[in-house]
Amino acid sequence: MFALIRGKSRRWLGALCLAGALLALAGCAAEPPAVTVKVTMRRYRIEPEEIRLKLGQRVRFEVSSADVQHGFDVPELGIHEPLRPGKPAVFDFTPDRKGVFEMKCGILCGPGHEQMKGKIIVE
Ligand SMILES: [Cu+2]
Repeated sequence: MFALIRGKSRRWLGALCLAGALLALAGCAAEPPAVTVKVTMRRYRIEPEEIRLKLGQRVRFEVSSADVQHGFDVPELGIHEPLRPGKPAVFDFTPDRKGVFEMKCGILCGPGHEQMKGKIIVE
């Protein structure tokens, strides 16, 4: 059947198939991840202090501040998300390597700022 369609129309059909495939892919990517990780930052802690993730599993982070401006930083994983009270940072993340990675506050928020630390364990 495909052989009957020649030249230009065949190319168009090819382009249409390709566009369809790309749309299907985009549709999959837009689906929210199955796992949501909720994190609360407050003076002077990160809750929870320890987060366990699975290698290759996309998760959605919802990081909020309970008081002042903080920054959710995991430098080794390239995460730098500023947050304000009432304005959480929501982003998807897929861990691509195993290990223990330090998370900390990235915005000076007071005298206990340096104590705001935790770890993300990817296994
Ligand atoms: Cu801070």
